[in-house]
Amino acid sequence: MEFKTLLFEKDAGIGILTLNRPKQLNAINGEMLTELSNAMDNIAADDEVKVLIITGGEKVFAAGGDIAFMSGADSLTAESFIALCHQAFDKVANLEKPVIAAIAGMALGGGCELSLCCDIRICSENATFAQPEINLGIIPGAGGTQRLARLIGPGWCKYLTMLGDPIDADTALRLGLVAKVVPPDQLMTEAKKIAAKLAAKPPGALRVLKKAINYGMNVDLASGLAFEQKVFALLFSTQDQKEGMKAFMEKRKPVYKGR
Ligand code: CO8
Repeated sequence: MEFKTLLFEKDAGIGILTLNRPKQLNAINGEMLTELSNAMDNIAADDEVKVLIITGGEKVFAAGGDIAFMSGADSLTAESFIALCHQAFDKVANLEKPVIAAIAGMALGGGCELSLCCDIRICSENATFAQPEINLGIIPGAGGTQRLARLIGPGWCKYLTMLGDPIDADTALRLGLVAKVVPPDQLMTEAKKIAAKLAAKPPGALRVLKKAINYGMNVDLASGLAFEQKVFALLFSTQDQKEGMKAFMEKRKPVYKGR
């Protein structure tokens, strides 16, 4: 896959998608969103990619939506820009494979919101997070009032979005915004370690696990529990369930085939 604003590589079942507008601190513009959307389609269809890591490289995750572009936008332009953004970000959130955000440096505005679409977030000790849109006369538009509130609760979400101040990596860990903080030189090693573990899990079970959690966040408890029951039972028609339990009984490691 060749892109202007993204880099993609894959190795041993792990895809790595790197935001690549370094001069603009990976600010997210329309071109990047279109490329992200296309990349997600390709990754969804690529059986060689079992797990995806999204990163911004060593210096910055992303400094948010492209302010140079937005500064000249009217409501109509903003509407189509944010629709494009949601289309691309939803593809990340709904990818039927685990997605890890590996965050170094700043994850601001739309950058932080992109990380919220990932299943697992880890960051380096130098990472900072903010939803600073209020300081620009707007509000978060790419999930910051919704995914963030669901992840860390409405209280902390309001604190972050109303003040717009950055928080450091340890605070992000305390709030549950990230699962792990590591030294900067360990970020990609750790992300790949987690990705390799996930790549060895039964992919069908991972797929419905992600679906059940995502679905449950958007519906009432009874509907979520009903969905969980259904897919739990459904997994007993897979070869991977037979293999997983047979391997346990035989005291050996399971070998999953994704069927
Ligand atoms: N958009 C466009 N360009 C940017 C952005 C941005 N968000 N952030 C930085 N840049 C550019 C700068 O303009 C500068 O360009 P140039 O060299 O041509 O002047 C270059 O990147 C380097 O930036 P700085 O010189 O400012 O670097 P500093 O290290 O001094 O400061 C900061 C870094 C603190 C990150 C500072 O650049 C900053 O405050 N940036 C804006 C952060 C921000 O407010 N982000 C939120 C944007 S709004 C948003 O995300 C909502 C969008 C909702 C839709 C999301 C769609 C994806």
